[in-house]
Amino acid sequence: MQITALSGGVGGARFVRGLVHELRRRAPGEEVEVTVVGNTGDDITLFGLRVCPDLDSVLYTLGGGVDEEQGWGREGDTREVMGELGALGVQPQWFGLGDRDLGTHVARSLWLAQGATLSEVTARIAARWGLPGQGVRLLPVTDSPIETHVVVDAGALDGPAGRSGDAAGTDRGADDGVPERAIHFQEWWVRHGASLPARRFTVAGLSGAAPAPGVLEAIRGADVVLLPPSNPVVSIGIVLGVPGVRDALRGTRAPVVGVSPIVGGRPVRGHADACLAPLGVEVSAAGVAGLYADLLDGWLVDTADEHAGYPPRVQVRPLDLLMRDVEGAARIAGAALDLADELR
Ligand code: GDP
Ligand code: FO1
Ligand code: CA
Repeated sequence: MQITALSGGVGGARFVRGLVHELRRRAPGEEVEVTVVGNTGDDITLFGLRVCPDLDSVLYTLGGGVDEEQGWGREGDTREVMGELGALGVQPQWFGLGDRDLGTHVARSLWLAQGATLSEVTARIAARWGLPGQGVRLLPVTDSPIETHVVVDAGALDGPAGRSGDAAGTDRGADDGVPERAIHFQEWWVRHGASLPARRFTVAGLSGAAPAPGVLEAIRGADVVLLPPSNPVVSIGIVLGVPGVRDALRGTRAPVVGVSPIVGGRPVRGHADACLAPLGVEVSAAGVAGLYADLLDGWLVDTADEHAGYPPRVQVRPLDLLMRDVEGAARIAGAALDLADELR
């Protein structure tokens, strides 16, 4: 059975790890075939190195090398290089790269500079983490560099444009006359803790981005398509925004089953609420289902969210949606597979 999952970072990675666990439990010895289509809108170039946080969370989580507490970065990592860069006065210091993690970024940047595509580079890193041996193929949604930016009121940022040295773009008068400024998603999320009200999200490079080789085929040819409980705006929303991807999901004959990242009206972790606000979408399992209404067949919600106005065509199933450990994530992935079976 061919399973395709779209993924952001932590939520997607933990779900996919549970999915692989569940598939092995159900059919020991049978070959697992999971394709993960990963978000690259979070990607950022720092110190000349290309960092792909969501792809790396999937790689490290499946490979057993992730910092479990954070869900990103490497287990037991140190920050010697960052410390030295700080002593040299090199900015930014607000994005903490661990020493082991830096090895990944150095290798990725080297291979990209040698002409490899991001798909090829990701496959090499996936081999180091043993993903092929688990039956998992990780595809970046696109090989073209794309970057999510967040448009905020210019006045909310310190000092004039350019002074902080790392904000992207320049001040512009918005329609309402208030000067606005676009900053990189990571600057908004990590440096500002998503506390600056977002006016909107833009994705540099998106309109010209083509799906990476295999992405559309993996969606069209799947037996099941799963939407893990990833951020609906800056993870899944970006993947769906790559030209052709959303249409492939609408057109696939496979049932599309999603898992709500919102439990009891709040994100389980992170700032999905601050991402839904500029879209005017309610922070609820129903609000997120509405974003996927054109492509969703089944939707897993927490028992706390059982009674809400879900899109009429979507089959909703309530269960405990907290991934407390691998077994918990496997239980949820199993429920998604069962619902897909019902819908087929
Ligand atoms: P990120 O890129 O690291 O932010 O990770 P994702 O986009 O893949 O996932 C982030 C989303 O996962 C957040 O909106 C969380 O609410 C959701 N999430 C994290 N842990 C859980 C969990 O245990 N259960 C559910 N249902 N959602 C979760
Ligand atoms: N998140 C933080 O909150 N602070 C950090 O310093 C930080 C560093 C970092 C380094 C590598 C990496 O792959 C991820 C990192 N993240 C950090 C996580 C991350 O970028 C965000 O959680 C996601 O991109 C949001 O979706
Ligand atoms: Ca992310």
